[in-house]
Amino acid sequence: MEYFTACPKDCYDSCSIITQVGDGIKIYGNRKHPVTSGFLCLKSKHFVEAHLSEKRLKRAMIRTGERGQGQFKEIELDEALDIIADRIGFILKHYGPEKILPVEYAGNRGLISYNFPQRLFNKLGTLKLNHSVCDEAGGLALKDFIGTSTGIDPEKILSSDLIVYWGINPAWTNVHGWAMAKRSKAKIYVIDPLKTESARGADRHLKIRIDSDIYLILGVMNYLSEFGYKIKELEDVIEKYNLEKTSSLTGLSAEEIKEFATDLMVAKFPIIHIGYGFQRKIHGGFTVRAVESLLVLVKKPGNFIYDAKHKIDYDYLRGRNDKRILVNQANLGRELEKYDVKMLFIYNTNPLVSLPNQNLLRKVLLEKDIFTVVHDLFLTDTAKFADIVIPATSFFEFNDIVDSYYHDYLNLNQKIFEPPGDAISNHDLFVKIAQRLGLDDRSLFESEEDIINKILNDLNIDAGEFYKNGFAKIDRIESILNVKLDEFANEIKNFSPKSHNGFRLLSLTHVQGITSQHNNLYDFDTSVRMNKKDAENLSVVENGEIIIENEYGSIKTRVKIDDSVPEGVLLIYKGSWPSIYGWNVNFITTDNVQEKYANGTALNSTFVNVRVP
Ligand SMILES: Nc1nc2c(c(=O)[nH]1)N[C@H]1C(S)=C(S)[C@@H](COP(=O)(O)OP(=O)(O)OC[C@H]3O[C@@H](n4cnc5c(=O)[nH]c(N)nc54)[C@H](O)[C@@H]3O)O[C@H]1N2
Ligand SMILES: Nc1nc2c(c(=O)[nH]1)N[C@H]1C(S)=C(S)[C@@H](COP(=O)(O)OP(=O)(O)OC[C@H]3O[C@@H](n4cnc5c(=O)[nH]c(N)nc54)[C@H](O)[C@@H]3O)O[C@H]1N2
Ligand code: SF4
Ligand SMILES: [Mo]
Repeated sequence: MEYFTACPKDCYDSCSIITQVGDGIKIYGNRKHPVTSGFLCLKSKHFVEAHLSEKRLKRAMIRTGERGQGQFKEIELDEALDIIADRIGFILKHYGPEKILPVEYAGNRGLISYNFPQRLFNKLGTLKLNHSVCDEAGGLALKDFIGTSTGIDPEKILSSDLIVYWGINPAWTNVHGWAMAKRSKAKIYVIDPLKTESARGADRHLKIRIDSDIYLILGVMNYLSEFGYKIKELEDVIEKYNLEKTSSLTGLSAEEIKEFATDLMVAKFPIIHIGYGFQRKIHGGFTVRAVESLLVLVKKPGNFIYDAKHKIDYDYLRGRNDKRILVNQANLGRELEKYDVKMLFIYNTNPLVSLPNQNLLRKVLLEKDIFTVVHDLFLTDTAKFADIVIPATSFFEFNDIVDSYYHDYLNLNQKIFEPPGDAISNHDLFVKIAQRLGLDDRSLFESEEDIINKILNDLNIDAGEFYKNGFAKIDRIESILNVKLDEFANEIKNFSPKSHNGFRLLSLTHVQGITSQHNNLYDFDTSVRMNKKDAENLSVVENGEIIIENEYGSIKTRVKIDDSVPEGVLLIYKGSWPSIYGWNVNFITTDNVQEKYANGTALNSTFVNVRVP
């Protein structure tokens, strides 16, 4: 038998998968899906393995030992849900809803799995997590600057003549976008201080000095002003960035800068895909605006890719309550102290792996003894800190539909298997909790099927075709561009980079996992990568141990000498589990937030000192 599965992972590509069940379970990329185009990524190698894994949670559990020690005993699901509902009732009565914080993110991006639980939290009026650890700052910066962060349909890559990947590693993180770029006739640029796999595969790699993008942009503007391309608000700033100065600030040659500027000027249909990784910096949102200003200069402001929103009634899916108080994700430890939170309800996310400044976050959780519920498929680091653990379903075990923050297809996810043991989907869990709270709002009990039908109906999707193909094209929201140059010009004029001591620590995306997911199923690369010259200066050898430390903490790991990393920069991949390796990179990442924009994370503006033990 064949079924349609929609990959719900936090990934640009949102694939349509064909799942074949018979002699075992096999998954393939849906050939008919224009973006998936018949293949899946390396991450997908773990999907079936994770679903079948012996490590999956199958029973609800209650803590028996000290918090964080991971000692639990199994209890009946009903009993666990009663305890949760009682605790919610108690907090509502004695402290009010603003002491309960749902901590959730994009571990499952299904429209139901992601949104439905919020109906309950909106109804109760609990605190709300401000999602600021990924792409939020750049998104808000674009909205401020041009009115939207929804750019161009990425399928246009196929007919583009110039595609620029700016601060993104699509060969690993957006493999179907990368495949489209390779299939197109476009000249491909990658602008990245690291020689990533994408950089190796591009026509041009601008190996820019880290954090110097703004100077490249001003230099390109200076060069193109000779050809009549001018932004009058920026003229006096641009004047200063001739080729020589730009070259010395960015580490790029004058020839490279000229060629890039010329290509951008003459391209009929240039597209710039602005990455997420490089905006997790103290000036991240600002830099995203600067990149976009190049498209404004060449009069193609809509030709960017950042994120996408569709004409889907998200308020219907999640309910709405504008009064909820926002608690910031990127510095959650400090926020938990500030709001005196009494209860955390954690699902779709693994904050004790993925949030910056783990030492503080863990300390606060221990000291404040916050009642914590974790709903997950595995006994993650986060689940180990729970009072109650509820087992979650894999995406082969529920019905859902999934859209994308990149392309314009809605994919179908069919339930294929019954969940093991007491594992329960996000939808069903929150229905059961609402029942126990004695709530009578019908939206809290709407079935998956009714929700799917309503969305298909709203979008005028022919259900017959949808169930035949496993996907349907949908409309993205129309972007009305309204470029505001004055404020941006002021920002550029007053821009001054921060000085720092020590090595820059980048914690980037690994090719195999999806942030922390599945990294418990294989040996994760926890080494630190550094340039040969730096290794020589420090007298460390391949596989030698070093200690990396800063004001947030200290870790010990092994060195890999890697000349794709520039001098002065260290690279550790994100996503390893501290409960397996004793630490991860977030024990030393900064929980400082950006100067502007959503309190967005600045975790790639982390600086460290190193020593040989
Ligand atoms: N394989 C895989 N794919 C994934 C994920 C995963 O975990 N694994 N996670 C998904 C998620 S949640 C996200 S947010 C995306 C992230 O996708 P990406 O944004 O592609 O990921 P990163 O590796 O964080 O950062 C991309 C690049 O930014 C570069 N960069 C850093 N500083 C600068 C700078 O100053 N200037 C320039 N020009 N570049 C800079 C880095 O060197 C890095 O190569 O990937 C998604 N896809
Ligand atoms: N140092 C460093 N840290 C980073 C980053 C970085 O670049 N460097 N990147 C940041 C970015 S871009 C992001 S997006 C975040 C992501 O960080 P997280 O939000 O923690 O994402 P994941 O690691 O994917 O964890 C998702 C969790 O949800 C669980 N899950 C999956 N499906 C379901 C389901 O159906 N129901 C329930 N209840 N649970 C489910 C998974 O098992 C997993 O434990 O990490 C951030 N952290
Ligand atoms: S992780 Fe991304 S590329 Fe891989 S199958 Fe899922 S959506 Fe496709
Ligand atoms: Mo992300």
